[in-house]
Amino acid sequence: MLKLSSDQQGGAVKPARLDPQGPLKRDPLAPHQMRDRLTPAQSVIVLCHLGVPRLEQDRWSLTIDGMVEHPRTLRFDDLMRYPKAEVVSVHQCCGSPLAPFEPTRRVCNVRWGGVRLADILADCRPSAAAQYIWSYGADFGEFSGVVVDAYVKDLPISRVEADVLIGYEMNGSALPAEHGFPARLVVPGFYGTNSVKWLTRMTLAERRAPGPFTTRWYNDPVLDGAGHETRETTPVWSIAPESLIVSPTPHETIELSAEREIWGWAWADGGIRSVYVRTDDAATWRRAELEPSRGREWQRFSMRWMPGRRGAVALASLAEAMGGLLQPISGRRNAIHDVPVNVI
Ligand SMILES: Nc1nc2c(c(=O)[nH]1)N[C@H]1C(S)=C(S)[C@@H](COP(=O)(O)O)O[C@H]1N2
Ligand SMILES: [Mo]
Repeated sequence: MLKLSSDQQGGAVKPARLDPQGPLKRDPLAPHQMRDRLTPAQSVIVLCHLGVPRLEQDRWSLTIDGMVEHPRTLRFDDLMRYPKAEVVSVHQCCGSPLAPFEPTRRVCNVRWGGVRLADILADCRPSAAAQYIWSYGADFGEFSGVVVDAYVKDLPISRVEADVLIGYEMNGSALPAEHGFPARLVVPGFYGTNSVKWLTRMTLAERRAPGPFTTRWYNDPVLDGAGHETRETTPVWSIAPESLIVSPTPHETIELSAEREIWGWAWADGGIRSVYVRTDDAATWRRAELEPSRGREWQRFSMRWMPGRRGAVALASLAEAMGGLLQPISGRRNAIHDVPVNVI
């Protein structure tokens, strides 16, 4: 598919070649396969809605415009003149925007290298009234019956200072094509959908971006006290508290009266303060050991378990975010998951 975007038609910028054209996904690791603290590149989740633009590093550029005193167009070499920053961060796809409450556990933990967006923006002198940054990818095409010129997301400008990057490395190597080569946005603590790949343009604005990926999709219905959907929606930005059990493996056979470690990962935007583990059907949650929150990384939890009776047991873990928000039991994308094991 070849299509000119409206602001490219008159200009010198050629549309990207997409290969493949159309969506590309990689099946995520199952929780029991997530043994590594840092997910190896070949196991990192992949989610491309429209295809994979094939860009050349020395022809790539990023334009920053909108509510800035000094609009700029940076080449890759210009990026490299800024100090390099690294962030290890949980990277999680929130799942299909058409099924916002479905748990996916499309998650990994990645080391990103790049330039702090705050450093670049400082040189553009943003207007004090700018509230959002609209980020454009080089990909275009059709998603769920809607044709777009580009994948566009937005981000509150107040978030930038913390650790938002223009990333050009993943786990110490140049970004693979499917992960956004040569440069992408990385918004640590926000769901993956916000980290725009094949970044070509950033526009500062007073309001949210108008495209379908910011207005139609990726806005969760707000639930009322009884759990019913209201008319209000909230953008899919911050990662909600979540945890998963890596070991034991589903359907593992466990020996009675032999001590066993249950362990896994927990994460949330802002970090996790407690994880609870359930080892019986009586819904008793016991507090697990939890490593302290370090930056944006996922946190390891563990608990010693001495199975006291034979039979089927559904293990589960439940995370509590720093602010006290609990991982829900069911009905949300971050709901707890059961690991059925058999004690003999
Ligand atoms: N330009 C562009 N950026 C994108 C997407 C996309 O389709 N196009 N997909 C988003 C979604 S939904 C996710 S979960 C992450 C996945 O990043 P990854 O494929 O590098 O793991 O990229 C996000 N950035
Ligand atoms: Mo995603």
